[in-house]
Amino acid sequence: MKQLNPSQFLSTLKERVKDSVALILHQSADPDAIGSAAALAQLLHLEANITSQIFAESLNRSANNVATFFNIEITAAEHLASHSTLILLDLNNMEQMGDLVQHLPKKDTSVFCVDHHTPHKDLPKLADYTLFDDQIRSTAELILRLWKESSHAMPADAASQLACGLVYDSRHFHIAVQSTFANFLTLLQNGADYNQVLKLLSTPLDKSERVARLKAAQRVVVYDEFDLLIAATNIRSYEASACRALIGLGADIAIACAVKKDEVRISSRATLAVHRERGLDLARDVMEPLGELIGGAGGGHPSAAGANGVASSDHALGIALQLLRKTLKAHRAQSQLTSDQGADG
Ligand SMILES: [Mn+2]
Repeated sequence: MKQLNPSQFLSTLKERVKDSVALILHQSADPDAIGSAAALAQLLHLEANITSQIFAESLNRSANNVATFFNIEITAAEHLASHSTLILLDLNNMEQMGDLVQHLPKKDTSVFCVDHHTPHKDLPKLADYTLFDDQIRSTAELILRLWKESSHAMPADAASQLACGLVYDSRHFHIAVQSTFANFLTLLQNGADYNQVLKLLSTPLDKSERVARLKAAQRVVVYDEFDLLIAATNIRSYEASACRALIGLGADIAIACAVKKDEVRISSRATLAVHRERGLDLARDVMEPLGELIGGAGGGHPSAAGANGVASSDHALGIALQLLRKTLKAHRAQSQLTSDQGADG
């Protein structure tokens, strides 16, 4: 596997590709994947008269908006096998391709990879050439580097497509770094339409999800303990969305429980402040043990976690609250001990 700079990447592509190339995206492709693919396809056409076909098992809702607006065509999977050059975009392992894997060409291919994720351990076996940077927030910014390297000015639609990727993957600049802003400015200067980008990326909730959120709020029980507002509720579905809604309403910690036939699913969210200041890890402290206790499994992240198993929703919620209280109590005791020791010293 050879790591290339943008200029080497373009020249190697021109050398290797006869007439067409397959751009492969991850499953449930997002605006970064689809926007990068469309802007790269346009560049390859202008720069070297290369035709691109874009492959993705599925698109998420905002990627679907982007594809519809810009008329970006997704090619049927069975055409993948006829390509001898592949470019993996915004992904770096086989698993993320989903069903496309079974359509990959069997004989010798050149595989390029353009990506910004932490490199997968299998990538060296998979790719011959990479254009890679995990310090940037989007694959779109790598495609921008290729455009800068080329002899062509970037058209406004390509700038907007890349802006969709950059804005989406930086979570609307929430996790932006300095280069994110600089690159975004370049896209604006090339004609990217920010209002259009925002419109394409906004995906209003379905009516059923909004009803579920409102019912979750209607049925909520709020506990004011440990200087925290803990909101617990019962719902039939959309338990994760209900938790996000309750956090939005002002809860520090939200737990929502959904019973479906024999299965109970519990979702939970906490604000980042609770995780940082109270040492609470919802996955480790609450959902993993809860999953075991109800004969299922649990896990997730420190501030977003879930579990499923077999129990009534009251029983599951009861255990979740118990585990939560145990953790918060232990943390309080620990910090009192530390501050007492501080006072003694
Ligand atoms: Mn991405």
